[in-house]
Order: sequence, then structure tokens, then C-alpha cells
Amino acid sequence: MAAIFATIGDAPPARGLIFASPDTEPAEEVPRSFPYWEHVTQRRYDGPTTLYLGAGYVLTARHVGMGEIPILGKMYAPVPGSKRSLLNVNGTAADAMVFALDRNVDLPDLPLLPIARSPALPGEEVLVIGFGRGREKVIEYELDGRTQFGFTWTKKGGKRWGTNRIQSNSEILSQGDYTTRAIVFRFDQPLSPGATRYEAQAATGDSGGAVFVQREGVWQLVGMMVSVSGEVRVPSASSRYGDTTFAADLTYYREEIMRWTRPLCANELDDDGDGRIDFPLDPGCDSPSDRNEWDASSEGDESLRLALAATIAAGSFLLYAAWRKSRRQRGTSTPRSTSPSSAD
Ligand SMILES: [Ca+2]
Ligand SMILES: [Ca+2]
Ligand SMILES: [Ca+2]
Repeated sequence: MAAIFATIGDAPPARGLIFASPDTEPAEEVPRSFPYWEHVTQRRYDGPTTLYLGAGYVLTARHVGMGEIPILGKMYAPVPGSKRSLLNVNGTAADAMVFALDRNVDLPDLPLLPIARSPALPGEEVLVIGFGRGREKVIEYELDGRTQFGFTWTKKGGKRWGTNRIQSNSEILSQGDYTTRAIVFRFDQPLSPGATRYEAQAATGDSGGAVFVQREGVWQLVGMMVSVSGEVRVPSASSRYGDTTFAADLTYYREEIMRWTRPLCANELDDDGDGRIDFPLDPGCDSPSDRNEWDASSEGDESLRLALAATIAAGSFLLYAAWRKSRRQRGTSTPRSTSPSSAD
């Protein structure tokens, strides 16, 4: 079916997220009283969105991948091989991953990003932030004999925030190799019953972008944008009312995120078995970024820790020796093409 294109208006300069009109775009660059604006960043060279979790870790979509990340005006390099996909209970990979930043430089002075424990509820309002394309112009076309409106995307993206309201919190998004538990929100026409004040829809580049909720005054990360969906017959690189944004439900992957990215004094576990968990309850924790619950001033604990470290080092050495031996035995017949198991 042929669509007829018609330009009926021009938009202001390119910035992120799709809004229906200038009237529904936020005037403020940063949401008011919002403490985590700097945590939302992007891959270097105008890449998609990445989320700095604090303590040297980054969360993004699996299809975005790892790379250098600017935070507070400084560039941070990733640690090669530190990528971990977040998994579903059946072991399949979600379109979500974390990776570590190089600790040879001082880490950004930003707090840990709180991750919500309970899923976003249908009807709950969300704050979304991403580096995706913005609205370029309004277009009009025929579909099924009716005139439709749409919004084409700018060529480049930029950081922007908007709002929406959760439609569903129990979607399973299957795309290629990834299966992702997702929350969904829909792009509604301004002033329609479901629309929020700064109603926004994701576009290319918003992948990895943040979905926040504010509960009892506390901002928490609840989702990460991974995909958009809509009518397939509309012009490419455009959005229209009724399109939806899918975000990974981070409450579902929360435990795994905590395990891989939180310092031991903020991982919500009793790592030293003293019955006390994390800063400030565990006396061995100096701060949330303290990387062990053991009290370094306690001589007994310290010597035990050193003994453990020595055991681990010795174990590594034995493994290394065994590996060298097996290599020697295999001689030169082992194909050189054997590659590491990592899929990076
Ligand atoms: Ca909506
Ligand atoms: Ca802990
Ligand atoms: Ca403890």
C-alpha cells in the first residue's frame, strides 16, 4: 500500500525523544529536583544511551554493547572482558548487560543509582531519559483509506527527558537472540485521557535509556528502554500515536544487577556472616562503596582474609601449571583458531 507523504510543519532543532509538539516538550533541560541526571550518559561518538550505576559499573542494552563512556565531562574506558549479560530464570539472555569501568583512574563522584524493588504498575507515571532522535517534522499520509499523522525523526539524537504512563508491566519481548521481561508505555495524543504532561516516545538512540519512578518522594530506576513498536506500514524512521516503547523490567533483573555491580557494602547481602548487612549496619563497612564487609582493623579477620587471598593465588597458579602442561601435551596439532569462549 502506497503512503502519501505531506509535510505540514517544521520542528525546532534536533534533540532526543519524540514529542507531539513544542507545547508538550519540557522547557527545563533537567527535571526539577532530580538527582540522577548525570548518571544517564551515552557511548562515545554519539552512541546510544548507557546508565552509570555508580561504583564503576554501567548498565545498557545488550544490542548497544560496551564502550567508552563520558561522565561529568570526563571519558572512562571499559574493562575488556567485564561484560555480563543479564539472564532470565531459564538461562536465556535478556537485551540487557552490565560492564565495569577502568579503575586505574578515579571513578566519577556520583552516588549509587537506586534500582526499584517492585515493578512499575499500570497507570504509574514514569520519567524517561535518553539520547535518541528527536521530532523532525509532522507528516501526513493515507493508511487504510484514512489520513494519519506521524512524526519523522531527526538524523542525530541528543539528551532529553519526557514522561509517560505504564500500560503493561508483564510483557515478554523476543528479539533475535534476546528475550526480555518488559514494561510498556504508549505514545498518546496530548490532552487525551492517557497522556502525560510531557508525553514522549522513544526512537533510535534511546536504547539503554532510563525509565524512573518516584515513589514516596524517592527516585528509582525501574526500567531501561530497549525497543519500540508500531504499525509496520508507516514511513520508516517515524512515530505516530499508539506506538509503544518497551523497557527491560529492571526489578526482574535486580538481584543479578546487584550481584554483579554493587560493592559488598551495598549488595544487600551479609557477606561476612556477622548478621549485619552493608553500610551503615555492618561495622566493617566505611561507606556504601567499601568493597568488603570485613573490618580491616580487626587482626583476626585481616589475617583470615590474607590467608584466603593466598589460597586463591595458589589455586590460580596450580590451574595455570595444569593448563601449561595440557598445552604441551597437545603439541602443535591444536588448531590456532580456537578462540576464547567470550562472545565480546
Ligand atoms: Ca502514554
Ligand atoms: Ca553486603
Ligand atoms: Ca555482614
